[in-house]
Amino acid sequence: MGCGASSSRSAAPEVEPKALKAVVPALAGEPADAANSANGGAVKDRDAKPLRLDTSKRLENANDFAALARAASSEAATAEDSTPRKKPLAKLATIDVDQLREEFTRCDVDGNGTLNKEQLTALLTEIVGTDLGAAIDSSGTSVMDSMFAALDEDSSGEIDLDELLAAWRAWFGQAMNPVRCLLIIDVQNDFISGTLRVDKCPAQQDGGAIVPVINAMRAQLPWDAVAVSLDWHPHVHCSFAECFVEQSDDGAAFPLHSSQEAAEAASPAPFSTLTLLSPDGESPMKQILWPRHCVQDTWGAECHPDLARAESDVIVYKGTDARVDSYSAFYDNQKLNQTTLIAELRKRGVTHLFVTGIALDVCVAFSALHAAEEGFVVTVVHDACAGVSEQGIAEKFDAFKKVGITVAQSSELPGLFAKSSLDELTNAALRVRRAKEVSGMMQFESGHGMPID
Ligand code: VGL
Ligand code: ZN
Repeated sequence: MGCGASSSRSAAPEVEPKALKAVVPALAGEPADAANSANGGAVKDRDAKPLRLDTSKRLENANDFAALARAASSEAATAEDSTPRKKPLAKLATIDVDQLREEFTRCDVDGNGTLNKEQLTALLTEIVGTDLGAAIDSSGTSVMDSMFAALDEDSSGEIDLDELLAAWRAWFGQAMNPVRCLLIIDVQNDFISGTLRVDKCPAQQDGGAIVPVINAMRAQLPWDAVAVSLDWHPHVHCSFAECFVEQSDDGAAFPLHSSQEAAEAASPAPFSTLTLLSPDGESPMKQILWPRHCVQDTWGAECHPDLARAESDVIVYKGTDARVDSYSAFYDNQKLNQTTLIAELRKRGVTHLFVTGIALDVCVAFSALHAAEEGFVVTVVHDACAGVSEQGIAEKFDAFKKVGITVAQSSELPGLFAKSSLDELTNAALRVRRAKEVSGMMQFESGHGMPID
């Protein structure tokens, strides 16, 4: 098929219009509603891909996360203490009230039904996986002082089981369980061995090499959710250089902005940039022209065959609107529409996102920045990403630094998992403790006009 009008099955509708601005249909003859919904609606079953559940494949390049987790959780252990830890790191995300009860009984060594500070320290050290005896938080306060003060509801100097369980329900359980999502961006054939393979781009990074790294992360760390994005373009798309070649009728489908020289737009080279007219009908829209890639329902748009998948994965289709590109898995480049991703993450209570995939300086970077904008705690996993250009990567890393996005190696993840739980717990305990102190003082100050003291 030539580059005719976009085919009727082009829209893999998955998003709700964000509708901040009126969307003007740019495709001649297309009714406004069709244009608005071109990138909207629910993911249909026909889009479901065959699943690969074998996560044991091709782990040879990958980290041994179990060993790393053990190392991370026994950082404080002495050289003589070679006893393997009873609880692997994975327990951090799954500890529940029953385990907490069990630990309480185990740590109540004198059997008096309450825990003193030493016994509480043993309990928390066990469930956090880090020796808390001498731990101090970022404000210089002893973590155990804060924990004890926060848990000792009746100020008896001892913690009983009711106090521990009540705190677990109120703040302690939540702090111990950050909800972590692995986000896998565009690990698709075209970006690895097809028309837009990153190993032929300036940075010459091998997209295939990240697959075993992602699979190992997925198999060996306790994820609460996994989301997979797919670049999913109609055959005619405003990001395809092929659609602008002279004599093709497709270029006409994507009007140029008035600032764009028409001559430059005739047969533009792949990887050059044009200024198109945004679907809003007024704004300039810079667009890099890529070789045609990731066309819906073609081999190039399929995930790499070795990428581990599961039925429960959140699947996000992006770039489905012919008129506007979508680097981010959250929003299109003009923020006219959003994908289903935010809603799916909110539904699952996700707090922390770990971003992997292709291309580091394009779709991974824009997804990470939008994730930070949405309030998630974001980590980009460097060795689980492949990028287009060194310069682009350096620029994006600067941006990550500015907005507080962490760049980590996959080998650091077990440590980061342990740290995020501990940070949350420490902060929550400090808040509760301080709030108790402050509200206690407020009682005396609340009688206006009464003498204090
Ligand atoms: C991407 C260029 C064009 C990506 C998608 O996934 O990074 N790059 N479309
Ligand atoms: Zn694309």
